[in-house]
Amino acid sequence: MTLKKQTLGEFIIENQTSFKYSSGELSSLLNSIRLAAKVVNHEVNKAGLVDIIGAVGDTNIQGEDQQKLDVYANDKFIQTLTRRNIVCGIASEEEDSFVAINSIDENNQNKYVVLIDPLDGSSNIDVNVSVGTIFSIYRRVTPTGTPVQLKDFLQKGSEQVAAGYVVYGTSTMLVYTTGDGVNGFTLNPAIGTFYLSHANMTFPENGNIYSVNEGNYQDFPLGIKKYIKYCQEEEGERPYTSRYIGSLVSDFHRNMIKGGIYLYPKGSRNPNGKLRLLYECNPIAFLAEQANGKSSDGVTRTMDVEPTELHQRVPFICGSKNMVEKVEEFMRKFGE
Ligand code: P6P
Repeated sequence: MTLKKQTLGEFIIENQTSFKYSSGELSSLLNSIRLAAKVVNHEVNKAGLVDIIGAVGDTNIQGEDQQKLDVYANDKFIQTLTRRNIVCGIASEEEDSFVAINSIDENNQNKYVVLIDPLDGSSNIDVNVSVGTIFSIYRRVTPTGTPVQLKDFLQKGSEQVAAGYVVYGTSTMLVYTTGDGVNGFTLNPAIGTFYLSHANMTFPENGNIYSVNEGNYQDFPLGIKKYIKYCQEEEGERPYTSRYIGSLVSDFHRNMIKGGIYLYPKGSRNPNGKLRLLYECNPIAFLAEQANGKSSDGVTRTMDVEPTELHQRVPFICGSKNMVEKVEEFMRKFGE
């Protein structure tokens, strides 16, 4: 007899008491992310069939063409979080500034802010490669009942109370942490329920997969160039494999399961790297550390970086602990 797998809803309730602020609000917040993930999943899965693929003709603050699914996912996550009246503010890759929720309602006792990349890797949509949603959750630092402020969003990654991603791949998974390990849930699309499929996900300390866009090689700091050559020219058999999907969530998810490292270093074209600190790097770094992995810019721990602006970018090295430490060793030895 196969044991009935626990649903995401059951897991959230069962583990709510282990969350130090357990007042049910975070559980409700996670449930609203679960709902939005199912709605977005439905559209992502049929994108090829209806006129939802392709750019809408606008560009976001990053100057990137907004794909229709980007906009759809952004709207759905914001709608769901707003309708449930759980958070006091939302920041998104697709929004120039943060979105204040019920900021004039002095009865608004909502304590959380959410930062999201609603559809990361969206350039892959038209070629049917997996994409993902990334979310990061903080408690507000300004008084409840007052309008949310930018400082509620510009918190160090170490202050996150929860973080996770949805990967819309060969199957759709929701992976998250509230600071007590990382757990993965797989969607059964037939009944629209997420089931615990990857309990207590942990990075292998070593790995043999490195994920980097080697087209930028000439742009990289010498320490990164030396590390890539180390991966390629290690004495004896070639122990490393290069795997780069162009979708952070997918590369990270594979590396967390199999062991590996993801690198998006700085370069002349990306002097601060490409990935955004608040809604890409910090949530992924939180998951990495909770899964016994590591994350830095090659020198400074990602979750120690003091944010200065909503869409700031940082160099990002994340994955199996020993692999990240090897990159940091090369950065110390050969320069940043
Ligand atoms: P490049 C997608 O736009 C993204 O933010 C990550 O998901 C992905 O790993 C990276 O950028 C790809 O960037 O410059 O290699 O195409």
